Amino acid sequence: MINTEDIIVACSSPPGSGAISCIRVSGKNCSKLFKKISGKKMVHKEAAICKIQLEHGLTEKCVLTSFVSPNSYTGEDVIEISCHGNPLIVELIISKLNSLGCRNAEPGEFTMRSYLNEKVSLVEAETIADLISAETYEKLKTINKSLSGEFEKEINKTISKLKKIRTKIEGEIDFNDQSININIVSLKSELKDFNVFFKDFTSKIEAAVLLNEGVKVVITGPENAGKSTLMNILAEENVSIVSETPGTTRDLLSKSIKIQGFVFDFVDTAGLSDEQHGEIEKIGMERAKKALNQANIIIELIDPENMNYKAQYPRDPKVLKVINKLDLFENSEENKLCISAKYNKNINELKDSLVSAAFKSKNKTLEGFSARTRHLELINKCYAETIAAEKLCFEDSVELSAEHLKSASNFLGQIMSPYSSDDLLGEIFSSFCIGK
Ligand SMILES: Nc1nc2c(ncn2[C@@H]2O[C@H](COP(=O)(O)OP(=O)(O)O)[C@@H](O)[C@H]2O)c(=O)[nH]1
Ligand SMILES: [Mg+2]
Repeated sequence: MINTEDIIVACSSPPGSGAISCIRVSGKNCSKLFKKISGKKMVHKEAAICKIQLEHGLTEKCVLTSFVSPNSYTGEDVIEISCHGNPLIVELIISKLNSLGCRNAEPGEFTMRSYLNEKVSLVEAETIADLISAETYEKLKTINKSLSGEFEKEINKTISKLKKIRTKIEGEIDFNDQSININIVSLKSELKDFNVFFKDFTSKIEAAVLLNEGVKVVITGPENAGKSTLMNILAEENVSIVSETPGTTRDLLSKSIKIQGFVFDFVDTAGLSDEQHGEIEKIGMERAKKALNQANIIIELIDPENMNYKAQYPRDPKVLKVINKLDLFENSEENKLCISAKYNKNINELKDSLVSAAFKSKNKTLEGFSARTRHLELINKCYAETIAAEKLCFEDSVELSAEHLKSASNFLGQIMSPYSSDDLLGEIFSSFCIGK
């Protein structure tokens, strides 16, 4: 059960030593607490300098900045305590606040309160978490757009489009109770247009999620093709052991690598082969299969000794077929990218192919906004419903079609306001850092 009655406290600056640390306090009516620690009156937007009495006979000179409800980050009274950036001092101040009745905040609890007090929307709250963890300027750019409401605007536009069609269908059903006399042809064509638009919208969101959460790329192929060598050259460091001995890579090795401002999470795997293997290799292959199942892009790397290599993949991700060891053969494969991982040949071309496989148009992606897997899952569910609605858009099944459109609207609506179960909110906010 979400508790919003307590006054919560946490260090909002990164852990460790620094010039200044900032401890944040939020709750209903903090003025008494403020008076107790500072001896002064809490005044909105005013900074008070005071000495706080701590354990071990210590005192700490702090700056207390006050934000009075509702004009604060959380919508409650908030006090920001700036102190010397020593973790022991931070600990003592938090312990003092605990002794005065404050509870330590859970991860993301300040932002959750902000959401519950309608200071930020759920999408905004999620975007704030993404902003904090963004590791490229490109990502910051799209996150900024989401923060200024671009993503929500697009969703709202889509919701209204869907609503228009729904209202038409439902209206027609209601008014034609006796003899159904709906202009099915026109409705079906409207639904079709919507689905064409929505498919495009879905791929826009897919790109936004990949940009925000990173593109999972799994390197697979026959043993000794040079998978680990490729991983190392992409990472510009020795992540994986390279050896002529087949079966060297047994476990999964992962590395997050920035390419042209996008984050790619590469996984080097044990090669998939039918030959007899020991227990460890078998486990490695199982793990490789699991990774392949979750990949956004698969690099299938072969070498001149395995030109006829064939593999089947569990889902239907994008597969980049790449031939390695270009130094050992004449480049005659027109449709395949040929590289040398060992001698750094055509690696930039491979990087270009990865970016275009993930994002199609780099510029278009960067003009867009950021989104999360949670949003994409709801959008995919919505799309399945609108497709079903189009298929059922015939005179004798138009009511079923309307039902599917209703579910579609529900799924889209949940992006902004999920059926506010504590569990879901807990799940979303627990990925935040403490103090946010
Ligand atoms: N000639 C040549 N050898 C390569 C190239 N890339 C990798 N190798 C060699 O191929 C062998 C197997 O490499 P490794 O990366 O361990 O392959 P993996 O089993 O697919 O991970 C090693 O001896 C590498 O040095 C390349 O571009 N040209
Ligand atoms: Mg290897």
